[in-house]
Amino acid sequence: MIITTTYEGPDLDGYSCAVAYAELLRAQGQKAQAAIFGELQLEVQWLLSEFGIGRIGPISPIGLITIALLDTSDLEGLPKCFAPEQVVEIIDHRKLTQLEAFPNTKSQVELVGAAATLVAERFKETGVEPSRESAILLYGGILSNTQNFTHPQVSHRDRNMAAWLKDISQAPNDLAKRMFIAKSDLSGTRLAQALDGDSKVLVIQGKRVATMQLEIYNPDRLIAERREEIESILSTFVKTEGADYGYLNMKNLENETSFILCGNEATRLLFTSLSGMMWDDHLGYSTERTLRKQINTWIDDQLSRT
Ligand SMILES: [Mn+2]
Repeated sequence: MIITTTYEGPDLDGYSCAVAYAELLRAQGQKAQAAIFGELQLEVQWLLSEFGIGRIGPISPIGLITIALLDTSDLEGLPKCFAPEQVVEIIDHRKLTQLEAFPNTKSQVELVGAAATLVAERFKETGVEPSRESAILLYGGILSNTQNFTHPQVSHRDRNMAAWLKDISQAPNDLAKRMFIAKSDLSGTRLAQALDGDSKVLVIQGKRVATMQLEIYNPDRLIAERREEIESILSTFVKTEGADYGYLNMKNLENETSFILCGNEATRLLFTSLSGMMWDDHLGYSTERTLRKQINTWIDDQLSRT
């Protein structure tokens, strides 16, 4: 039995990859099942309820199982109930990987806009048409991770697969817009839920880096209204995780800008040499590096020099 999974508390890309890849493996005659751990991010919850798609949950890992890990490739991304030795396959699209931590895996890591693109290509190459549900999930995953094709890492492969999946799923033309509006609603406790939902800790050059990310419309309005609350959630997260550095990236979905909030003094000092920034205390405004991936790559480069 092979379990397809992704990091705990997945976004739409991770969730859709795990679910659709199990479907593909089954279509190829394998025993496969998806398992999803943690609280689903708001965009996943929205899409499932909007299209009446059943929710996949966790499983208790019993017996001899192997793992296919999707949309992540580091130890922090592996759900806690599994061991790295169980992972036999990784499909991911990020630059900073930790493949050496998984001794038994084969891997496909390509820098396209979404891991969903790589999974969709597997369907297409093997001549298997995804179910309508898997197609709309994968399509949503591509829209989410490429921010409706505005992301710098978007490729023609993402566009090709998105067009194919949109066709199969008959998804509405304004799906991206509706999904982004839904996930930009951070009223009340949804703010803490969203911050917690898209938080992860990475080890970069031996340092623990606690990261949070929001991809929303109108981040400036959110900051004006709830800055203190956001600062408090971030600094608590950085302390709880015992992190050396920590930040929150608030990407504006309407343009290529971002607000970066530092979670402690060390991070503020480190980011002093980050180019293209305007600072107000611990809050920076960026037009150069607007994605968490780009910021982490910069940190990696910076720390490797010291
Ligand atoms: Mn992804």
